[in-house]
Amino acid sequence: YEEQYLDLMRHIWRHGDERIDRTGVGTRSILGATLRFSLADDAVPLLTTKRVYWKVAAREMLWFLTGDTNIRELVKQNVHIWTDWPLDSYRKATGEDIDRDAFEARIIEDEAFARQWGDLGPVYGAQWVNWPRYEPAGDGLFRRAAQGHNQIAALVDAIRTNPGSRRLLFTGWNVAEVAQMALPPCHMTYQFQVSDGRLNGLLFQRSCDLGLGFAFNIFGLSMITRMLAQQCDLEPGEVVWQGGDVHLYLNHADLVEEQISRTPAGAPKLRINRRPSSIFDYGIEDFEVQDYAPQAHISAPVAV
Ligand code: THF
Repeated sequence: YEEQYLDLMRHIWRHGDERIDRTGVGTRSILGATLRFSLADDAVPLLTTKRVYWKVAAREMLWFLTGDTNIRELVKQNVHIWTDWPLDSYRKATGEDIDRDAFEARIIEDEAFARQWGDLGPVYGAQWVNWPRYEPAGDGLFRRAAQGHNQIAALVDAIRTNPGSRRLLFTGWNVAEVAQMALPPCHMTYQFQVSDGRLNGLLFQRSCDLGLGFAFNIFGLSMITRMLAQQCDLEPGEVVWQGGDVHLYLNHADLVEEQISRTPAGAPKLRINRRPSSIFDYGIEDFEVQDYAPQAHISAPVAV
């Protein structure tokens, strides 16, 4: 599988079209790519050609499932991957040249500050577990209902009661709310399939930072597929990752050259140590990765 990833990286680096993207950094990109990986026997698609901080990705996935959209809980857990967007809007709005550490410190110390500046808008978690629902308010008017749709709870229910369904999916792409989001969802639609007692999971990702975000996104897909399988008494099947605009940032040249020169080795496993009573009751301590001996981490800047 990792060879599929490295081949895609090589292909885009050599043949991708050079384009100026939203961030102004510039990318080489293609449209459309598919990677597949079997989760049988607890196998997990963690890259071995560089260290991937899987616990950061796991904490992010658990945070999505709480419905939270404020970076405060992430920052408290030492997860910094969402800080740059609120930081950027804070700097633009105030003109203050605050550094990242100081901004994160304020987010943790000052709850009102976090409420004002730490929210990403109605991103992933908000749509996954609380997609807005409206109810009649008389005179043909509608008001937002106190409780929205919980797509995740409905999905668990549907997998259990209607495993033959071809509608086992959830999505973060709420057209009416995209404009209010700090960043519209990249990993936007997850679909599942029950086949022969196994649960397969597919992710459609409209935009993929292949050098940085991909490793997190495919881990997240695998993790949620494993959690759903466990909750629905199914065996883990296969994960299928589909990218829309798949790109390499031009300032990731060192990462790309280094990584494509390395050879994958080993077969990491993801263990879930407990069977929580619902999909919403997992904690970071329930997950363990074994047989993971990757090559050195390669750092690269994130385009904001
Ligand atoms: N924007 C861009 N340009 N790339 C992305 O991957 C990305 N995301 C999310 C939203 N916008 C994005 C944010 N997710 C890292 C990982 C995931 C991110 C953002 C940043 C990152 O910097 N990873 C480093 C270090 C991790 C750490 O130190 O904890 C790494 O080497 O993996 C894709 O969903």
